[in-house]
Amino acid sequence: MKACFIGLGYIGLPTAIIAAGHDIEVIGVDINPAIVEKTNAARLHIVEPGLDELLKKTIASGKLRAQTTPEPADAFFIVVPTPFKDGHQPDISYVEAATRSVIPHLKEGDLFVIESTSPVGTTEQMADIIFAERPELKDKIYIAYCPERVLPGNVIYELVHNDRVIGGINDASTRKASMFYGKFVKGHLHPTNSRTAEMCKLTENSSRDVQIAFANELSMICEQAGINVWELIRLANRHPRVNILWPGAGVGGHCIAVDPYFITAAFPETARLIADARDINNSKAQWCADRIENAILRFRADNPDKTPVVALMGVAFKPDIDDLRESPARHIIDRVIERNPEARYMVVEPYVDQLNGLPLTDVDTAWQQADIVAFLTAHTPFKKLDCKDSRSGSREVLDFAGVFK
Ligand code: SAJ
Repeated sequence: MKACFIGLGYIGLPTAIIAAGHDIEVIGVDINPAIVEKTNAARLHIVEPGLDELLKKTIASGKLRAQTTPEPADAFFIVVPTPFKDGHQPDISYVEAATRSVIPHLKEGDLFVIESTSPVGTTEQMADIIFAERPELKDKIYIAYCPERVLPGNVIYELVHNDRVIGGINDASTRKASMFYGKFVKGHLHPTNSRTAEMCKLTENSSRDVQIAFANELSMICEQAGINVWELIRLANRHPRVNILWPGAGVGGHCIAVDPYFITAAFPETARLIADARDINNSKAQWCADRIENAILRFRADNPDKTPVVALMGVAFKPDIDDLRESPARHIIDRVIERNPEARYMVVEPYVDQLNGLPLTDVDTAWQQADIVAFLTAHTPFKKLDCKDSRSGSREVLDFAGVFK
């Protein structure tokens, strides 16, 4: 069995590596020659615990090689990004380009699977493109959608153990794709059709977005009501059928803050709750920035001769990772610094060595010296700080991330 993975990013590369470890000859394709070169040299171009060792072993085994163009195989997997364009409209141009790149290599009996998060109907659309170019392959190849669901930071475990939803454009395609995933997935394989599988991925991330929006809305209500939102949620969650998520500085990353727009763009009249949740989560970052700016104003009113020192704690989009993509914290930091140049800032991010354009301060220095400390991400090193130390009366703490919850 030979498989060709188009896209060697955060999902394509780990999946290619795992597949190659299960007696499949794998060709990894990426249009970026630097990624191809690094992969062939067994050097990982992404950060993911444990994957480094696995890549070295796989390259040494000869089961995986990378190149910039596809070649004939038994199965093709499209694992490329689907960002959004202006007006939050999904951009499937990478999926289409990747599909077109494999069309000349397809032959009777081949399997073609899309893993990229995609708007409903994309798999059928790609099937139409394939059959328009290669009409002789109609009903002779298998086409399916199978979304990835892994959590960055736990990718190796989840790729093998998570359940997968597999939706073919017909039953034979669903069965053929399930046989492939069955080679390395230990979780259950759930058969369905391609449209349901596409919607399932969007639903999973939208569900989480809506739940986080509920928590973020509660946090803003609680501030007005003089209630500690962390205690409130902890208590409400003692109900056997209530399970509220946690508020934060907003929702970041390339998945949950993006995928719901694939539903709202297609169903603008009907997807009201999903659209509101997006707005609430986006507005939470502004709300946090406003709170920091108000704290600066208060400090200056109380200490007219002093320059406020403001610590901004955590830049990554979620705890204990180094990923700064679409981070609400970064947005808050940029806005506060730009609008309040008179204050002195200490930006703290223990998981990165350097940040474009911003000097970094270590955790303890910021905690010891700042007049205002805003927690934007609940990194573990922050939780070790003593919130009742000798300076507790002389600093204002804004705990948006629940570090001391
Ligand atoms: N967040 C909160 N409160 C919470 C939980 C998360 O504010 O209680 C925030 C985080 O700080 C972060 C954002 O939400 O800014 C997203 O983080 P996340 O851990 O919820 O999710 P991602 O983006 O790392 O990964 C998600 C996962 N999807 C679901 O949990 C439904 C993952 O399984 C998917 O594979 C991934 O999206 C993806 O690739 O789609």
